Amino acid sequence: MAVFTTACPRNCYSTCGMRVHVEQGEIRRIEPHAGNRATPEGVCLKGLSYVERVRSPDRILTPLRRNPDGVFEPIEWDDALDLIVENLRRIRDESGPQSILYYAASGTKGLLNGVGSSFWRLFGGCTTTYGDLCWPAGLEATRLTLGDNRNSAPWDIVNARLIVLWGKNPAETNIHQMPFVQQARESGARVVVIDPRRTETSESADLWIRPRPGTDGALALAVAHEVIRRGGVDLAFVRDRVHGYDEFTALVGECTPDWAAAIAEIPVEQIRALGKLFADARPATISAGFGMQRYTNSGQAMRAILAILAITGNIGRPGSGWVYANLQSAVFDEVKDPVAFYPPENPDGVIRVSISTARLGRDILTQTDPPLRLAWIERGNPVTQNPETNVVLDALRRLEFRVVVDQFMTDTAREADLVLPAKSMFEQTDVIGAYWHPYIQLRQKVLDPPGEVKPETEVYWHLARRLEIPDEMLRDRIPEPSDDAIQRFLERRLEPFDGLSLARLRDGPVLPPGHEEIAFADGTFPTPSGRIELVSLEAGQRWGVDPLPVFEEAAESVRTQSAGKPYPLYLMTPNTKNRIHSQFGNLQMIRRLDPGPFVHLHPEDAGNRGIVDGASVRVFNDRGELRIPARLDHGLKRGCVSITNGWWISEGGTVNFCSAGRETDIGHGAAFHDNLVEVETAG
Ligand SMILES: Nc1nc2c(c(=O)[nH]1)N[C@H]1C(S)=C(S)[C@@H](COP(=O)(O)OP(=O)(O)OC[C@H]3O[C@@H](n4cnc5c(=O)[nH]c(N)nc54)[C@H](O)[C@@H]3O)O[C@H]1N2
Ligand SMILES: Nc1nc2c(c(=O)[nH]1)N[C@H]1C(S)=C(S)[C@@H](COP(=O)(O)OP(=O)(O)OC[C@H]3O[C@@H](n4cnc5c(=O)[nH]c(N)nc54)[C@H](O)[C@@H]3O)O[C@H]1N2
Ligand SMILES: [Mo]
Repeated sequence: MAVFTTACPRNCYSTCGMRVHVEQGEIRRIEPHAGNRATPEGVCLKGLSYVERVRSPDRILTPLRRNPDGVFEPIEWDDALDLIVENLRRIRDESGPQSILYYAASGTKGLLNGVGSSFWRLFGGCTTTYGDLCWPAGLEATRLTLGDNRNSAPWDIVNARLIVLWGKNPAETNIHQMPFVQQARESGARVVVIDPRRTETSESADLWIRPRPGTDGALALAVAHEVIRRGGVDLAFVRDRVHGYDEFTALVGECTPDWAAAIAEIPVEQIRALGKLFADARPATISAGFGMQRYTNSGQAMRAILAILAITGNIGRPGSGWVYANLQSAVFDEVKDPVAFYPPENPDGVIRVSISTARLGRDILTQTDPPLRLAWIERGNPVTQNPETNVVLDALRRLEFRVVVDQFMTDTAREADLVLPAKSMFEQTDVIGAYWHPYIQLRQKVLDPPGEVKPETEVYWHLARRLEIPDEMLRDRIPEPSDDAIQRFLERRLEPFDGLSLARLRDGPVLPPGHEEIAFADGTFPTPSGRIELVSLEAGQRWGVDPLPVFEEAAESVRTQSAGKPYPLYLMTPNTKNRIHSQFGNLQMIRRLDPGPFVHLHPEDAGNRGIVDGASVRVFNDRGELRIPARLDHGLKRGCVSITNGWWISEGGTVNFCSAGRETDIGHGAAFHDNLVEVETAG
């Protein structure tokens, strides 16, 4: 039995280090890797289900072409590559390379993902996407405030006396954070959860606050008001490290607990209690989730939340700080997943057009110069995961040719003319970073790809040869299709960094060069003022928002909804324990536990509509609908309904039938949580 170091490359906080036992070409056992201090318990159920996933009978093992009757048939690689090249050449000649869309999302982490971008650059450019579905409002809010997305090591939270899990549900989405939180609590820390839903995380809170969705900004400003009123400000820290405190104080002077309680629809005592905790308990850590920053006002909300840490001096000290996205391992640009947050400004002299990820469907439909004709989609499932599914479907169907690279026949793959089989994490070596812990890890090849599966790098190499891109252009950009070439390619990427090599990574996870255990411990902040910015002129200039983190209602709110739009319920679409977005749900091991979608409703909201537990209901708005069973949930805030995201249309429908394609106030994120619906008994 051979044992290999590897790591889970899913888009997940934990990014577990693991050791896999392989015998006769099969994975026999998966166990924790002791070298990853953040994930000592090893993988979750999804991780264990890899044993099934790699050998799943549903895996795509050959290229598949849709025949005129709409049926997918296996074809030879040579024919598939010829077909792609014929379409690429024709469309490039007729209307330029920008009439081709390259869309890649978050299906797997890895340095080699960058090979796709290199290919399209060598091809002469293409249309790409900017922004991201996941986290940009918070990333940009953090960058504007602290100058950088750097957090203290995950294990430092044990030193906190106050932990606020703000819009985060780590018991499901970051399970390895929970033992550290529990350890802090056993040493006397208080734990606060801020979430409109009852979750596994809120069950363990000392204080659980349920704001109306999209009102965290108001709550944060009122907490700051209360901290100031109680004399809880760290004046020395503010004097030395904070820019804009006076203007901020003037702003929050009017943001009383009563004001915020009316907006967030929570008891005023809870705001006072949280203000008191921040005023009294030091050090304090806020671990902010990604879910709450997908509203049209949430960039500003994240800045307001950060301000609480700034005025209480809770940055740069053990047990204190901001846990959001710890990009210390992102020493290679390619590991930043995804690479492009901003529309590219003519990199490499190649003209690139870029469309918004949040408005993917609409932008595909409306782009005219040139119009889009072909899409290449890999590592993503935009039909279920991007906003406004009906528009995404319409947009994809209007294209002339679609290539989708995936392991499974997803709702997006079903829209393709040609589906290419994708490797699994065990079938090609790569180097990955993470966004919660700081480690750089090796995702090691331990199996040969099954059937006719080829890693993407190999597909790009073959395409490049067929397109007659000269060899010297490929060097260092597109590795040859051999394990040796991949290793040399990765080794060259690691070379510039002290202490990083494949040999070291084979032993276990490695801390990145220059790793800071306590982020910002030296008190310097790479912002324009060199301090933590509560007033950010850049926020105003770049994003057109108020330089102070003022609160405004989200675009889709029951309070500002125009007359004639009878959608009174907030549709929440969080993540869930046993899937990563649209992945894993197709495996027997997972399906047994989670066979299909439900919409959670508060019993009162259900009762008002004559809906009983288990009834089949229609969840709808102007954009679309789902028909699924109802489940009554006493822990949900009244006026909210909730369906976890990631279900396939074939399983009952994606939540994104109802969501809107809109960007967040800052950062080009997707504000699809601004989403009002109605629910009625299905006829
Ligand atoms: N309404 C709503 N929608 C949401 C969210 C929400 O909260 N609410 N969450 C959003 C968030 S946070 C995210 S990150 C996005 C995720 O959206 P996507 O990045 O589109 O995510 P996945 O569902 O993980 O789909 C990735 C696909 O990649 C495939 N894949 C896995 N490994 C490989 C590989 O090595 N090669 C190739 N070619 N394919 C591979 C998988 O089989 C899967 O089909 O969804 C977003 N969508
Ligand atoms: N098991 C599992 N783990 C995952 C993932 C997964 O799909 N499955 N996905 C990974 C990825 S890509 C991401 S982005 C992260 C996301 O993981 P988290 O950061 O935990 O984010 P979400 O689950 O989207 O939302 C967290 C909580 O925010 C609450 N929420 C929604 N709106 C509001 C609001 O307006 N205010 C407040 N205070 N709370 C609100 C939701 O009810 C939810 O319980 O998880 C990662 N880890
Ligand atoms: Mo995400």
